[in-house]
Amino acid sequence: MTTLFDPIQVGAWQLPNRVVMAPLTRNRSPEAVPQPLAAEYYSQRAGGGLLITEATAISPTAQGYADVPGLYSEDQLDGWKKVTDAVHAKGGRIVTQLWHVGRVSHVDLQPGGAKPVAPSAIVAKTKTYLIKDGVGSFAATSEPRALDAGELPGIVHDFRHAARHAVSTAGFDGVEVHGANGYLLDQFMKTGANKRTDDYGGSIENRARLMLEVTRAVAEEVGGQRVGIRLSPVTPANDVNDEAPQPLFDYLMRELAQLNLAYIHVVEGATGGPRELDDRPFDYAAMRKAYRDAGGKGVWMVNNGYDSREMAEQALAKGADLVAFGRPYLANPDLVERLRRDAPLNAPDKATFYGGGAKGYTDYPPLAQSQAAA
Ligand code: 8OZ
Repeated sequence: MTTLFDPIQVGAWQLPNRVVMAPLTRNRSPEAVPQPLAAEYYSQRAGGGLLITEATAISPTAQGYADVPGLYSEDQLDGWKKVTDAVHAKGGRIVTQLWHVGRVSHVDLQPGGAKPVAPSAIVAKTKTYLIKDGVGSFAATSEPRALDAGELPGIVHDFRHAARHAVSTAGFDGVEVHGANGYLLDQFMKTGANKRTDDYGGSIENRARLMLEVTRAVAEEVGGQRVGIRLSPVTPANDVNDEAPQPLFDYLMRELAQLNLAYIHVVEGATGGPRELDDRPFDYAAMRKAYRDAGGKGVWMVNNGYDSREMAEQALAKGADLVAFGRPYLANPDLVERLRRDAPLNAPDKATFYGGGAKGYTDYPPLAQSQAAA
């Protein structure tokens, strides 16, 4: 039986175990610059097989929340270099998640107070997070404007450029394309957010076009073996829905199979919520089969609600290769050791998920300290 602690080759990386730190938004990067505390936070978690950073904006218009980091200025890349150096010094591997929020943004966060960009001018019924005078609050997203087709090569370029600098300047081992959770690429994919009548709307081929152009460009830039992609076929996060997700994702998988990617990362069900949705059934095994049947060799990473060794190893027994842990990893810097020893887990503190400093970020105790305190 495969365990979480069996090593595995994933693209260009040899991972010592199959425990992955899922991307987690933490809103602790003022001016979009990762702080020294981020180096401590990620390096505390370097025992994971692979760490995926919090979603990181590829350009100023890709920003949708206060104090999330970017990859488009020298300061930001310098900040990230300290993070990757700290993780590598502890023997870990770390990729960054390339992010464009699309319509999930607010005029206060956009250059010149402009409208956020989207496939179509449809407001997402969701909230974003602003910080004013040090005080955080949730705010409704602003009305977006529809991107002109002539602007899309610029977006592909921004992803490509961010990928190049992530690897060559900031020292990341690779990148993950954020194709999930109702952000720009997912907005293009899904019928609820994309009402375009050009080559980027309507048919499945057209709706998947931007996702594929971006992923192809990023893979060409840094090598497919340093690239993963995150997808969430049926999540309602950020107000996305699709009329027929199964054939949409079957098509996407057949095309992604050609790109020689390191991994496919799938959020099962509603991100951070129920793993099964009565009104949105989806067959993940069929999605994986579509990828494999088309020759896809990337490893299969699953995510959403995995909170024990037993649950994760059941997924491995059913054909997953890696398991990404979100909240358990947030609250347990030594998650791998705790899972290995079947030790109890620290509970995550929701009040400190977004924004703030060391509290709820770098101060979750490792096992020895938790036991001493008990
Ligand atoms: C939580 C809060 C803000 C953003 C995602 C990047 O869901 C996010 C996110 C999560 O992918």
